[in-house]
Amino acid sequence: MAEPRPRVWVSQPLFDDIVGRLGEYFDVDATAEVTAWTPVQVAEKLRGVAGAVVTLNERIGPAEIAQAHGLRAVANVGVGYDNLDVEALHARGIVATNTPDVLTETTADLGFALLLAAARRITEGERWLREGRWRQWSFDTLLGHDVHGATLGILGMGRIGQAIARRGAHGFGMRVLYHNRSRLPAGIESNCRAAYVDFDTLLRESDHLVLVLPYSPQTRHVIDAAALAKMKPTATLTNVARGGLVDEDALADALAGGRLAAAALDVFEGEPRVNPRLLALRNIVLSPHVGSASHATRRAMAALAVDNLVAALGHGPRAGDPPTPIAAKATAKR
Ligand code: 8YV
Repeated sequence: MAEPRPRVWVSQPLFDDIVGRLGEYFDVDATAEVTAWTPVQVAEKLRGVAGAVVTLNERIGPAEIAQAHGLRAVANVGVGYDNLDVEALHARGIVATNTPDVLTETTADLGFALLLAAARRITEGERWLREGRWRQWSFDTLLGHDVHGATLGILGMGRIGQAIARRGAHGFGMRVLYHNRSRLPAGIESNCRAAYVDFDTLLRESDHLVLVLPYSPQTRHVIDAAALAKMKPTATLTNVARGGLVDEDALADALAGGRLAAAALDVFEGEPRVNPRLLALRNIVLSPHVGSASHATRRAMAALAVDNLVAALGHGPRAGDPPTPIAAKATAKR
């Protein structure tokens, strides 16, 4: 009798043709509808599978893998992997992978779009116009802050941070400052025309600050009331990383009190719920976690996650050597 084929779970609908490739090697439990899995359901799904393709919606830690005795690989669709307890997975010999690189430029595009929208009050103006409040052109309608020639601050200078820095430096003639856990090699700094500064200097000097750093218990609320108080009242803050980096109540206070000109958020602490205080503000641009959401990039992410899972489970041209494994003891890189 033929050996039963290993079973794999795909937690959310991706692209049928790409997910279909898993069928060459595995029995696939593919989710047909967008589903809000509870932790108990995730644990049930992981029981009895050799591998899983998951998204940021599914948190996987010790409780979820306690009964998953056959689980050998988890392929995350996304570069950030704060939804995975990588240490717990590795301790059980489970390979974890993510999808870096393929989404870098697309996410940087969205970051820059949000920065521009916040600085030039684009969504605020659209709302005003749609509400029928545009009676006559006037000289001082919706004055914003310039982006070209201003100082761009990047907190977290990984791949996406560098891509945003290049857009600012080369496209908009901006002076670029960055802060990172470690200073980057001179070659990368000069390519991005970016100068390393300490955190306080970054806060004080940025006209437009963009957050692109990994989320972890150590970086939670890195932008809190004290950090916001150091920023210029004319500055903007953009977050395309993870919502928990920002203390949203402190941000709402700063925006409402005129201590920060504007903000743009693609990510929220507790998403998809959005802090009602943020929803009530006019000087904030809000988008529903769509940093990597272009057709081409989402296909590339799904394809990389599938390649990772196939290889991690010992099949395909890279059997045993998944293209983008998450290294042991690494913190979530973006
Ligand atoms: C993904 C993201 O779409 O890559 C990331 O870290 O936040 C997004 O690009 C998301 O993680 C889907 O799982």
